[in-house]
Amino acid sequence: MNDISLPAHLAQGLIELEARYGAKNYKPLDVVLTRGEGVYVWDVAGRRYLDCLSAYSAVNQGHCHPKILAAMTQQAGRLTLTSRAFRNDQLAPFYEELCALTGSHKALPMNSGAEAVESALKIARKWAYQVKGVPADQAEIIVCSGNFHGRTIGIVGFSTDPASRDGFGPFAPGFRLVPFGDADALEAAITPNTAAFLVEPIQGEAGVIIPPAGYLARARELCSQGRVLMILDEIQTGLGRTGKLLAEEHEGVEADLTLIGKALSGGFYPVSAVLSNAEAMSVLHPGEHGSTFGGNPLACAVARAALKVLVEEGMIENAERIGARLKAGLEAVATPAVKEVRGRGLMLAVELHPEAGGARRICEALQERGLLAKETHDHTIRIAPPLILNPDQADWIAEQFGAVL
Ligand code: IF1
Repeated sequence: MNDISLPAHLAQGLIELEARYGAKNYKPLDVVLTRGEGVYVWDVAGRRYLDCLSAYSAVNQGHCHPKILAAMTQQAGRLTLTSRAFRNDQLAPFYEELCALTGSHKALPMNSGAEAVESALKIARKWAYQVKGVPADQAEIIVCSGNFHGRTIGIVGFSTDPASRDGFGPFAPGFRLVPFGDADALEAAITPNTAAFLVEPIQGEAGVIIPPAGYLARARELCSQGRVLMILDEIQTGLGRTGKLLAEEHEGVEADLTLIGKALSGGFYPVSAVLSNAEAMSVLHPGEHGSTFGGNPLACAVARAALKVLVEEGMIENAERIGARLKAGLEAVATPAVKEVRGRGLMLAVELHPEAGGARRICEALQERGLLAKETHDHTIRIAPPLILNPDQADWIAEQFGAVL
């Protein structure tokens, strides 16, 4: 057997092992990856692909960024986890650098995005009772239809996606749904018991849905007027993905609580955080919230390096510049099968007309041409390559789309 056929068998063998032992909560493309570097990943047969998903925007800095790797290996050899019962020499510098970069007063370090969301919901409720004066257990949090904020029972309880929520009830009360992008509906939903409004600046999983211009600014006003905490979930849109450090900058608003995750570690480690610009964080007292791994020295060292390279290597500006080039390139190759090319920075999506045969088929054809992309729902292909993408690579992506459309 030549060495090419061995990897192909290897791939099939690994796929079968996954099927035999693994929970079937995903339906991945049948590509078995073994190496990543920058915008590229390689499968076990040695084929190279340009990664247009970036692990759902957790690898904004590119795969295996050498400086983040160096920070991780160095810290991993020194001290990985102390628990928060003791202090460590990475947490304070992480706080300082993160708050300086994002203009935040305080930060709460967690691990997954969902944990940051749940932490923010707990802070908002406690703030409502202790600061706003909402009667006990009456706090309401407004969320948007089409939201995606994670997979915990608390979070899927206010999801409008049947696949995310069906069969997982009963759910926590105290959440009110409004249509995404509708400021009048938000105004009507605010009551004296409203603690917070949780929203993604751009809805990612819903298919890269950008709200009408001025929506977030109006929501900010309504939240300020109604003494409602504005919580922006920037776990996917944040850290350069939309061409700004935080997507809120496009609208010139500042949230009371901002959630980040994913690329906060450059894909090396689960690191998330709740950032607070208001007195909200002060409602948490010792023993009232926590996490075994939250704020551990390894996570902090990795996150410090991930933020450093994101800023110092101009990735945010690059996302804005190359994102515009890629969006124009995709629009230039759009056939009648394409309903819309949309997005900001390198958070892009191509929505097909339903009769175009579905997005998965296009993703499979793109895979054959060395481009990895993922559909979201049936007719939309999200395009989110690492923020280090160069002009030639952007043109190449558009070329492949043109060829398969
Ligand atoms: C999956 C997509 C889904 C997020 C926003 C919080 C979280 C996410 C805006 C939770 C996570 C991931 C989860 C992953 C697929 C991906 C995703 F939108 F990015 F495409 F599912 F909708 N807020 N998004 O996007 O962060 O707990 O996962 O660290 O669950 O399949 P997490």
